[in-house]
Amino acid sequence: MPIGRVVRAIGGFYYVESLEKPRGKVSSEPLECSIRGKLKLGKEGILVGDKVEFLEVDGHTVIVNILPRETELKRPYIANVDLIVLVFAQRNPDPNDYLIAKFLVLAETSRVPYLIVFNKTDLVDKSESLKLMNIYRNYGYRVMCTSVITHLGKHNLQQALKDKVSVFAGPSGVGKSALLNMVAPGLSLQTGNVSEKIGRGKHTTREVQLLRIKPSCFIADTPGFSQIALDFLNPRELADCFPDFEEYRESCKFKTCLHLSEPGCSVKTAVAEGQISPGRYQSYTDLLSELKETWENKYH
Ligand SMILES: Nc1nc2c(ncn2[C@@H]2O[C@H](COP(=O)(O)OP(=O)(O)O)[C@@H](O)[C@H]2O)c(=O)[nH]1
Ligand SMILES: [Mg+2]
Ligand SMILES: [Zn+2]
Repeated sequence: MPIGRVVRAIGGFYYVESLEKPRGKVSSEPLECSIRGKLKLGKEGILVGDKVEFLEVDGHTVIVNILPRETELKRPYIANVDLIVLVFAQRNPDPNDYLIAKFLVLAETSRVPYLIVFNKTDLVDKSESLKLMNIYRNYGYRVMCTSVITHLGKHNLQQALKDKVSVFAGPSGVGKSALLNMVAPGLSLQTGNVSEKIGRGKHTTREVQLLRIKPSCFIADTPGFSQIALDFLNPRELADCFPDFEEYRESCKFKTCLHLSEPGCSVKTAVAEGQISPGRYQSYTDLLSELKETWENKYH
């Protein structure tokens, strides 16, 4: 039975891109499918990103089976995402360590592999972009620098996306849509503020959708997030989402250490001795107080 990937879901219809050979060409239009009445759906139903088996019945295409889901990303709600590409700008908007930390924590909790892309590299000196890249590399993240103007990093980004289902996330205006247009020129996504404000263009709808840019390469563009909520995260789990704290937090005196002012805290010692960056520690404590507040409002 043929297998396809759901790229869009609207009003009871599912738009499915066939994953069958011949895979040389990407079909211009996905198949419009309904669900076979007998098919039992779980609580989540069918998600964009799901792999499904489909059949032609009386001139309609119907989904007859959903293949087991490998991953489930919550925001945006997409199944089987292989990679999250977190995009930030080197300038305009300027990088904000706290906001970056928040996106990184969100990606970390999703259990989907992710990488950081610092875009708009053309707007800064080489030394400045190298500095930013190295800071985040030293924290333990995978980092790339790109520019839509000079095409810096285009090949590396294309390689990273190859044969994967990827989601582009990050603040507004950092160049997510522009980067997608760079790696897949056929897309012609709207860039600039227009798409966010008016949102009536072809690919500017707010609902989740996967764009197929190669036979086995799918990408979801997301509108910029002006705020991201981490309210599902227990404050106690926050430090686990900082890979640069990992080698120290195991040796704190107390298992429940929040690395604030507890005695025998190895994370604080590492900050004092310069092994953990004070800026990162600041992002951690800022995020922690924000989380504690929402957590207490929610559960007490
Ligand atoms: N100088 C420069 N401008 C860029 C670059 N990438 C995007 N932009 C501009 O930044 C603005 C926002 O880009 P857009 O792709 O809409 O951002 P999004 O909100 O993250 O999708 C647009 O005016 C783009 O032309 C880049 O690499 N360099
Ligand atoms: Mg955009
Ligand atoms: Zn500690």
